[in-house]
Amino acid sequence: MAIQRTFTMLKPGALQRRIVGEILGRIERKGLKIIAMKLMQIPRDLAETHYAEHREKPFFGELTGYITSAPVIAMVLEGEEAISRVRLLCGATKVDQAQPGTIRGDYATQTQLNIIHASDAPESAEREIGLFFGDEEIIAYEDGNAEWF
Ligand code: 3AN
Repeated sequence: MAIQRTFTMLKPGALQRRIVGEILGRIERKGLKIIAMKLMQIPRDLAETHYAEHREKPFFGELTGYITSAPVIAMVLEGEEAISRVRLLCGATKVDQAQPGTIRGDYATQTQLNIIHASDAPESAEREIGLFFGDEEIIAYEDGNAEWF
């Protein structure tokens, strides 16, 4: 098992519905370490770069419109197998396939508004962390209580 970093973003609906704390609670309970975090309004060009792989999809305009419509919370999480563990916490992309007990399974009501983004592979994690955070914004601190996990 390897310690990984992953990029995670709580989409506008998480703030508007006041469920940020509940989502962060799930992330923390799973032992993920928050090493960077900010509230930000995403500029359109950043949204389009972030979701570049979906540029040709019919939902691209609405997707980038949604994540630029109100602030998001962007973060970098660190932990063992962080990329797959956070994806597991998030649940499936499609609202009808997201299992109860997952963040999307419990909170998402529409696929397009599915509450949370998390990197799906080491390459995308590195790319997305670099898009959203400068090196000086990422704080690699020791957590003395790590043995609790
Ligand atoms: P994930 O976010 O689970 O990695 P992707 O990368 O396939 O999923 O999709 C990125 C985002 O695009 C999703 N979080 C969702 O908001 C939106 N999306 C994906 N598939 C659809 C779809 N079929 N209809 C509408 N929106 C979609």
